[in-house]
Amino acid sequence: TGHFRSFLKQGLHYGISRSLSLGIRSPRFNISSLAFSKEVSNALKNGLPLVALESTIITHGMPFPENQRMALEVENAVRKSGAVPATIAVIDGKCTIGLEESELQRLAKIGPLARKVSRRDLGYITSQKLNGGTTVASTMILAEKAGIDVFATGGIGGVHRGAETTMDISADLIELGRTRVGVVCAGVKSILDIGKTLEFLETQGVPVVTLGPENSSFPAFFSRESSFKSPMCLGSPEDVAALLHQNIKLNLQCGTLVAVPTPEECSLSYETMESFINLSLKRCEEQGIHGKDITPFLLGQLFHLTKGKSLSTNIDLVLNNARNAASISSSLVTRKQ
Ligand code: PSU
Ligand code: MN
Repeated sequence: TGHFRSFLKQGLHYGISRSLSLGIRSPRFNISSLAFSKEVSNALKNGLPLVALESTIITHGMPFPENQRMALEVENAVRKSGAVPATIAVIDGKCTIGLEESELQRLAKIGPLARKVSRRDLGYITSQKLNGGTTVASTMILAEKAGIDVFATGGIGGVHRGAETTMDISADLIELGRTRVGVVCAGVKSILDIGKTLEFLETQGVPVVTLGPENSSFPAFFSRESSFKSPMCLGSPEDVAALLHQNIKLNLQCGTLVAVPTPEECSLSYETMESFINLSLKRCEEQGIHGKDITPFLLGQLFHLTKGKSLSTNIDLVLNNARNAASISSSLVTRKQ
């Protein structure tokens, strides 16, 4: 029956892909290379607000079973806040927009046995029919192709400390410079160089806006504040939607980074995290970890050093981002009508 079900599903995907390529969405994209869940294709057809969600956070960002629980809770938080969740991943080589619960559970279970898929990996993973968790960069690419304007995650990749010698700069930043999706996050983890990350985003022409009062600092993921001033501040999800709408109308062809400070009650002290991060970075160097393995390694170290607190904060802030992204997406849909 497994085969029969997957046969049925492929048929369904084919049907949906066909109907989407028959003119509902922009003809620029080869929509037939995407597979949609029923919930997402229905939302796209009816113009409902959608929120894209990434999946590297599931496969490489958190351990099982917390990753599975988080992913399902985040989807429900989006629904409760009035939008439709579209978790994006590569399943058996298919770029999938909206996972069925069984697919999500499978991805959470295999965890890091799935590939970490950024822009450069998409062709390889799909041609080899592998499973992959999509990073912010590749989730943005697939969300844009699907016609989804708003995307929620925890933290984005950035410029690593010491990048002046290692050149380790996340492809997420380049993607923000060229793909038209609003990415809602809790700022940038201070495992990265926040200052250089903001400079790089400026060079890429990416608007960076913090949801908060004038003169807010750019948040540092676990902590609500950093020593860097946010380039822009907006007081409400509606104002953010107005900004996204304007960026669409100006046809700038770049993304927007929306930072939402972690809720007060679950944020961790900047100084404590700073010392844990320095310790983790030292271990990273000692163990010769490099490239795409650095971020998952550091996240694992912080989990141990904070006795799991980093994980619960991480889950809480993703939920908070998802709810805000749903409000932004709803408001944007109203504006576009
Ligand atoms: N930062 C986090 N948690 C994460 C990631 C980043 O706090 O799970 C993941 C995201 O999927 C992000 C990716 O897109 O790591 C960036 O990886 P890299 O630095 O290798 O580009
Ligand atoms: Mn990197």
